[in-house]
Amino acid sequence: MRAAPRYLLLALAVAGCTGQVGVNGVGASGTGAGTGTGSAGSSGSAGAGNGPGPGLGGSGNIGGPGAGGASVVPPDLTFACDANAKAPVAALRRLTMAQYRNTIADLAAWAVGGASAGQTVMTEIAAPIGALPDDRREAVPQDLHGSYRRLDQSLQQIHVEATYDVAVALGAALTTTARLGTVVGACATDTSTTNDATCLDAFIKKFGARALRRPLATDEVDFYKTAYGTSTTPSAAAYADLIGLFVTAPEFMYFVEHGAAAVSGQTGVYDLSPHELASRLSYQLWQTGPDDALLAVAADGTLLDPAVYGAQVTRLLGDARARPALDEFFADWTKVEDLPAMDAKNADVVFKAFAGTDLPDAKLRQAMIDDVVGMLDYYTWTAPSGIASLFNSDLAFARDTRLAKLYGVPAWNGTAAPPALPAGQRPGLLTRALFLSTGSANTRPIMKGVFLRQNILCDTIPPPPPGANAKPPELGPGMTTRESVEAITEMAGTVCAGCHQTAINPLGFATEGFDALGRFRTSQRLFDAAGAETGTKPVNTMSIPQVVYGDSTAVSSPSELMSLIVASGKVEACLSRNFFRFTYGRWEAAADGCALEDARKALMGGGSITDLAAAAVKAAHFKRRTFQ
Ligand SMILES: [Ca+2]
Repeated sequence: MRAAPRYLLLALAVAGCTGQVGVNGVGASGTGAGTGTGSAGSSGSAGAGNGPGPGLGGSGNIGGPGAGGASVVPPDLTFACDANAKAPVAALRRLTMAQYRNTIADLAAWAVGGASAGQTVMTEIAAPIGALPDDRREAVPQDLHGSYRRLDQSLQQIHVEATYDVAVALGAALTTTARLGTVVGACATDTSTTNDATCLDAFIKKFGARALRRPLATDEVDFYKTAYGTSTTPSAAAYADLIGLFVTAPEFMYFVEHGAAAVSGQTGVYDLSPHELASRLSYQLWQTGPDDALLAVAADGTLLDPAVYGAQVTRLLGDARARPALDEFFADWTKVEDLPAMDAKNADVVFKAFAGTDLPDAKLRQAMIDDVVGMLDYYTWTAPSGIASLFNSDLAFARDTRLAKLYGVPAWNGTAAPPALPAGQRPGLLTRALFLSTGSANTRPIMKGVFLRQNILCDTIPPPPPGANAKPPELGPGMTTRESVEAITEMAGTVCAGCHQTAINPLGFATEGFDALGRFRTSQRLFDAAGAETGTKPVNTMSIPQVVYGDSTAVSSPSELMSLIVASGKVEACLSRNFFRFTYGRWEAAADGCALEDARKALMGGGSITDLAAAAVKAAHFKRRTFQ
């Protein structure tokens, strides 16, 4: 049974926010005078459950076009774990292109007997490798703007052609006259012909087991022998064909899992075999196939022993390969790809006047991305810490001098202690330039609010109604960004106000003390269309963010907002959900409660992202598969 505190459930209807609502407030339809519904639960959350109190003007049924009564749904803060709940049927997943590339590179290095020689092979096949399409953050109904690259299961002509070309090139590169003896064995290059049959047999078993990440069955060995052809002497071309065949095999390209022992009490659910588990673990933590040590404990079956498994988890997480794997999670979770180019408007007179001596160069965008991923790395690997440290940190991680200047600190060299920011001014992850910058002269409080609501708190916001204006609001003359956004989206009685006034805008307003380049500010400079400064107005960072719906606590600074966010317990639950999506390549379902709860608990009380990563792979869920 769920032990979650329950929150006021606001039925915030957003319907027919037509985008007609202008600064002058014309064109809105609907009454907006309804009452918020829902009941206070065991937590006794502060705030009113009823009525049009501040920020709570939700309505069950506002009129207007397309009225739908959609709700902002608060998430579960703990997850109900029913050990007998059957996880959804697992789809056949392919390796991501990043995983595929890594696997090819590792296989090449293993075959030629060293990382350096393997790198030479990769250089030789750089052209087809470079033609592989990038993984895309897959758009899903729950996240139309793109979720995780690991959810990208598209298989298009370009995938087929590029992986075929890689296979042909790898086969050729590994069977050159200089390499054949190393890759296949001396038996393939010596003058003896009596060892050639066993030479082929041994190669198929050894190379095949590495490529397919498990030993080959007898009929598979026979199949590959047939594929080699009728040549009775070692043929480089035939060995090249075999290599190409192995790396285009479904067992190479996909996570092919048959399961081993049936899980009692759950029809259709099977424990993975040791080799299947080794692959899952390795691709999860390293983005590549299992190494010798992991294959060894798969081969003798001891990987199924929790102590041996735990030691492998620790070993893999302690290896440098675990970093880029988690970096992919960090980048997708924080949606770094959505950051626009910072220098696109350098010729615009208003932007030029706004940026002043900080006019961005083309590298600033990547510096902002590296800043955030680097900060997450720091609190994951260098100084493993929990959510509270990550969200309150006064340390700066900008290694780029231009970005560091925007923060008013020296650049970090990446190894010494990171420079300290003015205490309390820029607390934690969410005040870094990546989350504040827009590539224009104006901040976008709505976008900031939506990001926090959806990706940090995991509240579900209904999509804006058809016709809602997707463009950032134009600033009214003499108005701050906040004033303009309020005028456009919070007009009393409009259908927009329900969501914007309570769920979205306040979260964005709390960081209006930073401008659109991420610089700290206490006032907003206003410009006319010719880029002339027409005045300044103080920024207002007071808001009632409702981190937990129904909580009427006001904040006046990012520090206070971060305190509410950390105290809410929502980040741990949300991060658990997000890590689940990254891990399993799908959205979580009700039956996934045990895995979600294991991961959430790992973060509670100061657990770090490495604790989360370890908990995720130790969950019973991770070691099983549900079949049709
Ligand atoms: Ca021979």
